[in-house]
Amino acid sequence: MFKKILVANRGEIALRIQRACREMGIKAVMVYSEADRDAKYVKLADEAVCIGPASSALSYLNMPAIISAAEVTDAEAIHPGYGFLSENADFAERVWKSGFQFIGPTPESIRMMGDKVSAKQAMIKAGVPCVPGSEGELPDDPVQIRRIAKAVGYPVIIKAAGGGGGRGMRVVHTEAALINAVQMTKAEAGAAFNNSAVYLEKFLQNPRHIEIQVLADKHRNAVYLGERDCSMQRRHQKVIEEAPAPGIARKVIDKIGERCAAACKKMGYRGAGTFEFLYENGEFYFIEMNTRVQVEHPVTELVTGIDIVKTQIMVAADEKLPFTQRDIVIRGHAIECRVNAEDSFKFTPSPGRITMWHAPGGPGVRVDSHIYTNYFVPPHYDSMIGKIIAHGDTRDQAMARMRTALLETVVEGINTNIPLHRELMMDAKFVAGGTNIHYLEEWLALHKG
Ligand code: MV4
Repeated sequence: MFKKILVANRGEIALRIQRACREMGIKAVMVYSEADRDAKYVKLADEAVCIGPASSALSYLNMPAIISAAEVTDAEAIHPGYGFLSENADFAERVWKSGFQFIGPTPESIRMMGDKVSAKQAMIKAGVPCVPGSEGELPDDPVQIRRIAKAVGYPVIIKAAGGGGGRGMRVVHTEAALINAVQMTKAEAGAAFNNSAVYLEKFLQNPRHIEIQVLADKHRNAVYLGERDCSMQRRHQKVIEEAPAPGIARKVIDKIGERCAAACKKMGYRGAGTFEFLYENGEFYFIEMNTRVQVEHPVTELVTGIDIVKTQIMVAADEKLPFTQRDIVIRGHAIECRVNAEDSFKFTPSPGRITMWHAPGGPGVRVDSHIYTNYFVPPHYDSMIGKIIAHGDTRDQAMARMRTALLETVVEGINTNIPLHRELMMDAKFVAGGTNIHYLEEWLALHKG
């Protein structure tokens, strides 16, 4: 096992990875920007290295600075967390070539999944169901494009191969609008991703966003850890996630989960991964695969009892998965509320000094956050300052615990979205379960518009 790992991230996930290292008897080197000097995980660190100024481009995205920090501290591996360089195949490659382990999949896997056309082709080959659409990149010939769209049936969606997470997409409702939409999407994709390739899919109007968590080792073992429902989102930012997904039978999840695990084995995938699906009328349709640990991993940890970050580290050290699919049982229900430093209902960022922080607690309540009383939330990064996660034997119990946790939580000095979470936990339709990806935005328009 590694003796020392460098954590190439910030915020709550940096602290989460540091905790996993401590539990495993591994030293954690924390890197930080000038804006994150006073971060809790820097104060708690075995070692810490400043890698540059506040701007992410010059610090958390600065590959030479991060690799140099690993060299001077004698770290053996680099954990990229989420965001920043976590899904950058070139970074993973430079980490390997510099003689370190990258705690994540191979550069080849990251590259394949980063290109949404090659990802989808790999899934089709591996037997994972995909949204019907163009098989691969759209051709240039307008006649062929029209033929493909007609066969798929309108409405269709044009997506950039280099996009993902909601970037570089356009919905098309009629043949009259098709060719122009393809040309516009290609031009934007070329400028934004340096890759003008686009593909076409049937546009699903009211899906839920269900994702399958997987873990795999280099010895071709792979398991799925059930699903998460991430449908409660606004502008492609998840707000609430839960596991399991309300109203979807376990045998239906097992069927798609087995496909995902089999695909990992077939692709020689290693590390943690997430298969993102749209779920509509009882069917799953693959859209993208994430090759990193995700923000919402705690809900899966709570219902499976498996530590995803520890397992990432174990498999990066070439160890075998310490469990098989038969060992994985879903117990109870977990819900996560992302806490953002922003105006509760207008969503404008609200950085600044936290004058008071009281974390919630009690049975089944987990708080993943790096904040503390007198912590200054820097304005340079994502507004998420932590996550409150509640677990219970049933969804009702998890929600009751979440309501209590949200009432106990005190954040003063800045605005947060906790008031939004308190209202959503009382909303009849959310409480009933199974809302689709449009629900939160419709709710906001209706109640706060
Ligand atoms: C779709 C879709 C409907 N039909 N693809 C948005 C983010 C990216 N991961 C894929 N996205 C979508 N792809 C087809 N064929 C609707 C969305 C979508 C969405 C998906 C998941 C979560 C939130 C979303 C919000 C708007 C649109």
